[in-house]
Amino acid sequence: MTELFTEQLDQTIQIGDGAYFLRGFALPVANVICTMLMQHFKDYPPQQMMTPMGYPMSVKTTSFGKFGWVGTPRGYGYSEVDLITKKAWSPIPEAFLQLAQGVAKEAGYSDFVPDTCLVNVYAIGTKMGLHRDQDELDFSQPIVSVSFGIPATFLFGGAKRGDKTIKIPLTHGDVVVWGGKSRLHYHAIKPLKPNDHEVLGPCRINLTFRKAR
Ligand SMILES: O=C(O)CCC(=O)C(=O)O
Repeated sequence: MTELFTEQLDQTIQIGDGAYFLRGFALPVANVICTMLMQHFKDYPPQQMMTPMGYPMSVKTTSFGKFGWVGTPRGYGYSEVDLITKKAWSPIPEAFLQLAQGVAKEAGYSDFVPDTCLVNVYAIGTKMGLHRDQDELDFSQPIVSVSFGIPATFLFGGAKRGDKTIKIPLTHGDVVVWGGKSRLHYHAIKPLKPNDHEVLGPCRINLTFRKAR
């Protein structure tokens, strides 16, 4: 495993073929987005989705957009309604869309039109195991992944589960985008270490913008 260190803001670092790390890119809009997220959590409470093996996932999730990612014992996929409230998801807010499309453009994906924004909420000790994002229909569109709150370690690997991973420390406002030849690459989040963020407290929030359908 290789570790990627960078202290400098406004950097775009290539981490794979079609994959980039943009340190601090979301910082200018972080407060606006975090405030909107708090309201969204009241209307669409984050919930622990289920794995196909019938176990609850470590993180809690909710969504914005025409589709929301869901995990049930019948499998993973996208739903037009929140499984708990039975309501259609609220649209991706304009500020979120502008951020996702700005990031995508910076990484060379100028026609990115996400129709879903998955929101992952991590408490201390929670994680996301090695997986790839493969529930979407159109793999020509990238994944844009934005981090807020306490730090986490992102592992970015290759096309095969056993491929070597690089280790990327993610902090508030950092963004990772992967598409092209890296679109189906494996990735993970290591268990979160105890910490406290001045705005979000002992919590990390990840936004994952995708074109689902
Ligand atoms: O939390 C993260 O940074 C990654 C999230 C992720 O891998 C996913 O939602 O598929």
